[in-house]
Amino acid sequence: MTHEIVKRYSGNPILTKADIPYPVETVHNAAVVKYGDEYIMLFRSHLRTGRSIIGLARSSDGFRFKSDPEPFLTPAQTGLFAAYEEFGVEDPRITKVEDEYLITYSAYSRNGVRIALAKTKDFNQIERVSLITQADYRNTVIFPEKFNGLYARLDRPHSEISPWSIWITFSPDLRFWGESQLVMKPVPYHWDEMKIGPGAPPIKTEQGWLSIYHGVFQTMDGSVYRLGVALHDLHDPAKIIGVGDSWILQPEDSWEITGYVHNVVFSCGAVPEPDGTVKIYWGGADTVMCVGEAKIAELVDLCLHHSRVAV
Ligand code: BMA
Repeated sequence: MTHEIVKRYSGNPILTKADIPYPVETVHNAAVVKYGDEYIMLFRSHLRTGRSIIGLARSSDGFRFKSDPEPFLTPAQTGLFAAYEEFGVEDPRITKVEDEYLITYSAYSRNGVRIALAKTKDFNQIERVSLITQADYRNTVIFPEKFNGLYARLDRPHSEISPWSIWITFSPDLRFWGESQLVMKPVPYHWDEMKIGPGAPPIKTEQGWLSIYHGVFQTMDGSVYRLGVALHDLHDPAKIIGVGDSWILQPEDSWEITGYVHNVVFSCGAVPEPDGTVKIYWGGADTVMCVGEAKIAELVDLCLHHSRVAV
C-alpha cells in the first residue's frame, strides 16, 4: 500500500445536512479556524432554491462539530451588497490578521460572481467591509501577514484566453486592491491541467508559505477535483519555490465520488497544529464535510523535492 500523505479521519463525513437544525440540502466547502479553545467552521449549504448560504459549526477537537441553530451569513437584503449577493453566498475562507478574522466569500448575482470581504472579532457580530473584486473572480484567500505594509491575497480570475490560474494581489487597506500578477498556471496533461484555484489560506512554514490549492482534470465522465500543494517565498509571496508534482488528495471515499457534484474534493480551510500536523478540511462531492491530517514537513518536502516542471 502506498503512503497516504493525507490520512482521512475514520469518522468522515464529519458534518452533513442531517446535522443542521434548519433546512439545507448540502454541507460543504467550509473554512475552519481556531478561535480561543474552539474550532469554528463556516460551511456552505445549498437551499432548495439552488442558492447557497453560510452556516457556523463549533468543535472542541476539530473533528466533531455542532451547528449553531441559525445560519451565520445569508445574502444581504439592503445596500450595495444586496445587489451582488442576490443569487447566494458561497465557499468562505477565514484568515486571522492581527486581532480580526477576515472572511472572503463568493457573492453571486445576475451580474456574475465576485468576492466579498467581511470581518468579525467574535463570530457573533459580522461586518461587511467591501466587494474586493469585480465580476469573474472566485477562490480568494488572504495571507495572515502583511508584506511591506500591504495585505496580500491569492485569487483566481476567469479568462477565455488562459487556463484559469492563481494570481496575487495587494492592498494597503483591504478596500483598494492592485499590483496583480499571475503566480501559477495549470500544467498541460497534468492532474490540474484544466484549471486551478487557491484552497486554504496560506500556512507559514520555515521554508515558505504553504498553499493547498485545487486542480481540475477534464475526463469523458466530467471533471475531477483534487488537491495539491505549492510553496511561496516567505518574503516575496509572488515567487513560487516549488509545486508538488502529484496531488495530495483525490476523490476516493463513496461520499467524495457520489453526491450533488460527483468526483469532488474541494478545500477552503486547513488548521496547522503545534505538533507539526495540519488538519485539512474538504467538501466531498459538494454534499458533505470531511477532514484529514497531514504532516506539514511532508507537504513542504513534496514542493521542494518532488516539484513539477512548469511549461
Ligand atoms: C467549482 C465551485 C465549487 C465547487 C466545484 C465543484 O466551480 O462551484 O464551489 O465545489 O466547482 O462543483
